[in-house]
Amino acid sequence: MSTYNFLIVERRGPVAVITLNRPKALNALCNELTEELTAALDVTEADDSIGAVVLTGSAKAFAAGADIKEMQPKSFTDVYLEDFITASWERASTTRKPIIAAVAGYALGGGAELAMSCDMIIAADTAKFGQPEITIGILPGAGGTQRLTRAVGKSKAMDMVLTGRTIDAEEAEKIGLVARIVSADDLIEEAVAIAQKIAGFSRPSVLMAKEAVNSAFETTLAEGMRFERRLFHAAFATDGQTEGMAAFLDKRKPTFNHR
Ligand code: CO8
Repeated sequence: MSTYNFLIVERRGPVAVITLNRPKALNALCNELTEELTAALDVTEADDSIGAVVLTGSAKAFAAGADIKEMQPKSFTDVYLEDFITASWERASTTRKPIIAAVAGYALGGGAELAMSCDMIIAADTAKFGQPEITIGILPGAGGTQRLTRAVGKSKAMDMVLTGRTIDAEEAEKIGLVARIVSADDLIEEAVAIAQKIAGFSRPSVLMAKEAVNSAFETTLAEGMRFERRLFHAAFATDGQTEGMAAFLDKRKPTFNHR
């Protein structure tokens, strides 16, 4: 795989592990890092041998937010005209393949928003989540008022966004922000194991299932139910359905060809 200045990309079977690697700045998401992340996700999306992605950081920080040094001199006209970092920050949320955020240490501001733009968050017991933008005179700008509110509800979102309070892994799991907590030592292994499990299922059904869950955030219940049913019907046109059901009845493990 290509080499990057601020990322390490490794393969673990059908899983790509992308590690944010800007340790001196606690993985602050500078322009170059986010551009590299977009490029790396373009590569994983295009590679048929990859079935799922794990996005992680260091033991101390998943990412401590957008790069405050880069942002500080910018004016309204600057950020408006360049549509500041929106496009590159949205790439994780537009991937069709499943992407798991494996979070240890700080996931703050844009770092929390990046984690939330993944399909699920697996947290180390050391993880800390927060939207501290209010403390530096701004507000969340990449989903912190929207994805967080959908994930945890109005009261908790207001608490975090208006006070800038950081929450620990236990509270994050209790309010539904993270899917599971694991010990920090096992974080990558656990996240990769989950990603490998997902990558082993029939790919069309995985992509359809992800698309169906995501539609729950975009549409009415009736429309979402209709969309789910259409995809459910479509799954019967896949090799995965033929093989998966035959294998169950034959009492053997399925061998999916991902078609
Ligand atoms: N940006 C730039 N540099 C950072 C950042 C950051 N967000 N976070 C940490 N660093 C740097 C520090 O400046 C320091 O560098 P140096 O050694 O050169 O002084 C180095 O990382 C280590 O940091 P600390 O010494 O502060 O480490 P501590 O362990 O004492 O503290 C903290 C760790 C608590 C995480 C602390 O660094 C901190 O509070 N960081 C800032 C957190 C923050 O406010 N994040 C939100 C930023 S705003 C944002 O993300 C908005 C996104 C909007 C997206 C909009 C899209 C359109």
